[in-house]
Amino acid sequence: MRLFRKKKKWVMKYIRKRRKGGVLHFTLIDPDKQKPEEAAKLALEAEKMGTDAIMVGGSQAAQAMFLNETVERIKEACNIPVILFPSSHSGISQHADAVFFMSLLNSRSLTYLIEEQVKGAVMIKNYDIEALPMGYLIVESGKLTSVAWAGDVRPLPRDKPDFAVAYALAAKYFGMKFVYLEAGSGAEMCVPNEMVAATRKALNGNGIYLIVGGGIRDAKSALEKVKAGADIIVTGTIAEKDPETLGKIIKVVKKAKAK
Ligand code: 1GP
Repeated sequence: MRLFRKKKKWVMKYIRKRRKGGVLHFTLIDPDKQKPEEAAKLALEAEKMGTDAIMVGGSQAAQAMFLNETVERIKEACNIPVILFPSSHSGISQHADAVFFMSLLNSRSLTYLIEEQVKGAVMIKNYDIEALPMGYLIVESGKLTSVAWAGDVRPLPRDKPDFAVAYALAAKYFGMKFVYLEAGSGAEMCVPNEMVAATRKALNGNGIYLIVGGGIRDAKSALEKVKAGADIIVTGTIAEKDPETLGKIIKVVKKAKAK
């Protein structure tokens, strides 16, 4: 039984519609970092501040029961979509509205390129969750991040935006609808503006959404990514640590005009 699902397959339409009105902000919640009730409180607070969706996931595979309960509590508390951001097939919950069906394109491991996706695909079909196809790219960001280590990644060099462009084009030709430039949660440095701009330019006009996240800790950095051409800004750590700054980040993102 699917709980709390208002209607089927509505998330892509919701994103398209909202994006027409401006740049979007998604709040990432790691189900390993707090109890489900606390996760729901964070999500509700972010929704009240204007975030457009809640992503649930983390680099360490959450135990299925804890993940399910977290998603259920958030669904009870919020009206915005809950989108899974899984690091493996065990990051899939039947209670979510959608899942980023993502391949870690610059991983050296078959596990994160295709094997986990093969396992997850059957679950997604059986649970009838909306799949949002995404090319996931890790960018070098100072010290080694959890996602780079766990995903066996060869991070994109910060001074080589052309590499990001090439991967983003590959994602496009695979038919993916999202490209995520990721510095990693808690990254020392966020994705360089030049890389965001070059990737945006390469994807322009193709209905592919450019997501940027990792290490965004203030409104100024968020605005820089928006100006460089991000469609969706993701913040995670700041939601747990500093709700006031989260509010400022959401405000600055939501004020940006649609391109
Ligand atoms: C991680 O990009 C997200 O996948 C969020 O990163 O926790 O640094 O905001 P932060």
